[in-house]
Amino acid sequence: MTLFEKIASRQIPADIVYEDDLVIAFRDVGPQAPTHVLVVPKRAIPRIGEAAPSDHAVLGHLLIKAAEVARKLGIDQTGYRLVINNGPDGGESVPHLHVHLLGGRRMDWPPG
Ligand code: DGP
Repeated sequence: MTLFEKIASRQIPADIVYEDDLVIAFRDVGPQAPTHVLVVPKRAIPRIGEAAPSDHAVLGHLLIKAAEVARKLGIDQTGYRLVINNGPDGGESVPHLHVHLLGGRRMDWPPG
């Protein structure tokens, strides 16, 4: 089981802000912004580079729900950033695909 599968199955505690049959969203343990949530497909895909055409629907759902969580947490009007890290240079540390939802402060560009 991946770390995030353990969170989804309640083997590891997390501050869960949204859940449905396909995805779960919970606050990042090391927040990089006042609001920092991870939106995760329950069925593990290691990283976006390994997603298959059959993952089309769940990937669309993931982004729709990330925007919905942003609205729910009240950062949709001020703005937010969605990030997917892929592989070593991308900064990936957990090999279970997830979207970072970051908001509550002004983001820099280009990212570090
Ligand atoms: P990434 O580096 O893109 O693979 O992001 C992984 C994120 O997962 C990182 O921001 C920290 C977060 N994280 C790691 N372990 C845990 C945990 O046990 N609980 C929670 N809530 N977040 C975690």
